[in-house]
Amino acid sequence: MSTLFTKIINREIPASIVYETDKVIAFNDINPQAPVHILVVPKKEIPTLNDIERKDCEYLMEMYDAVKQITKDLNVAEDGYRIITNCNSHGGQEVYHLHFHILAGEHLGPMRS
Ligand code: IU
Repeated sequence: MSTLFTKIINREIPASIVYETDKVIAFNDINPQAPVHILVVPKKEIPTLNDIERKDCEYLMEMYDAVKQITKDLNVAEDGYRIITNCNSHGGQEVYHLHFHILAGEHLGPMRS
């Protein structure tokens, strides 16, 4: 089933888009949890990490290409950043369209505090 991320891809709802190719889009999270908080989303409706198939490898590679390019452009690659993918309810997933969160711009500390 389509999510709001497909509406962003199709320009049906607005988003602050920072990067786009034919396979991937990235935009600022509307509720940022760090000075830099960007979502990297494949343009294929893959609901969760559990649903990734071998044939999706081009989408996955392009998602990592996006992470590399965006963090380089924002000058946070060298200091570092965190990539998170939440999966299903215990993982805290809210939008069922696969995505990476890029968190950066400050020292993020331990994963659990
Ligand atoms: P999650 O991993 O599915 O929990 O993350 C969903 C994220 O999508 C969450 O951080 C929201 O703030 C973000 N988001 C957004 O940036 N724009 C939207 O239109 C919607 C959610 I809906």
